[in-house]
Amino acid sequence: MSEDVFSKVRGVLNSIYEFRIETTDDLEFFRVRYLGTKSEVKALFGEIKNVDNDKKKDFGILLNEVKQAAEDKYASVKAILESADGTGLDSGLDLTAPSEPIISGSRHPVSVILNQITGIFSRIGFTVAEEREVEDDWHNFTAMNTPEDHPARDMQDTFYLKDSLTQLLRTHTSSVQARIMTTQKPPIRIIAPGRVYRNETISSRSHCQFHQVEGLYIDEGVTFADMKQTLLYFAREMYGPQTNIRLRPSFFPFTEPSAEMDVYWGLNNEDDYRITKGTGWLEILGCGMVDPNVLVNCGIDPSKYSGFAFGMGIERQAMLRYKVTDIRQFFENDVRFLRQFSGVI
Ligand code: 2U9
Repeated sequence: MSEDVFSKVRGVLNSIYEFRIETTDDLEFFRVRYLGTKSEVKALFGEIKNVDNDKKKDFGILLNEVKQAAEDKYASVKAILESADGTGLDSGLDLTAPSEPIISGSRHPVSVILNQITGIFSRIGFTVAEEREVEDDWHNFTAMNTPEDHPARDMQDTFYLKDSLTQLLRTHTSSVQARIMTTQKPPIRIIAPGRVYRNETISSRSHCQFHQVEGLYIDEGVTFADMKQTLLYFAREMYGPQTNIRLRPSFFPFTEPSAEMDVYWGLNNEDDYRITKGTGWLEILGCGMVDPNVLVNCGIDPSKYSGFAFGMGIERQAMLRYKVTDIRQFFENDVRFLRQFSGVI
């Protein structure tokens, strides 16, 4: 019997909390229902005779809480309604009006592509390595088998720190791999995403800063076929399960043999003709077997270990995906550009 009465009290308490008061008429209705001489709260006090003796005290405490809740709500809403500054509920303030929309930020398109690429490689056991952007010429060039007289080392192509012949802004994230190779033993399976800098004339197609993802896998018995299969997996994750690839011979100082990888993009419209120069094939990355000189430079025995490496520019991939025709847009932070990516994750 007692329990029934207690639950009746809780029911009244809840209804007090939930009662919506928006006008003075609502307020008067509330007063009659909960605070008047014939109110629901008064009626509850009459129920005390039905409560077991040992629970009468708790019941009394609960009833007082209910009465207090009704009185507090009545007083506070009455104060708002009667407020002198005209902001009372009756003055036209609509408490049910939807709130102003919250404009949330959006992920930068370069981050979207970068996260996607690192996700694809992390699913097959590559871990992400990050390092400094201000590098020394040994990690950026010498370790990478780039000769002293290579044009990339020229001030025309690379940003050196003021008055320094050795400190520079890294021109590729290979310097990250050089640091890992000199401090860790194979097997090494890493990807190195990050910002790089080149002293280029800024135009719609090139910029003095951009982002790369490079990858490196070194172990005993790693072959060109391992590289091809890994990159085929990547291309199909990135561009769809039917994607075909081809490898064309190329040259980089740090890989031998070297190749450039194209994906078959198709020739379905005029844009496809333009971006694939009429071939249907699109170059998306460079790759190759790590040159034995690079292994030796970094303290790894090339008679025991071999490896492959690859590198790609992120802005290029983002331009293709989102049909962006001017690379400068990625660096201008114009919210009209960035807002177009809201909801893209
Ligand atoms: C180590 C050894 C070799 C990384 C590689 C490329 C090929 C490549 C370009 C793609 C477009 C740079 O962003 S881009 O301009 N990169 O073609 N990068 S192989 O080779 C390495 C890396 C680390 C220790």
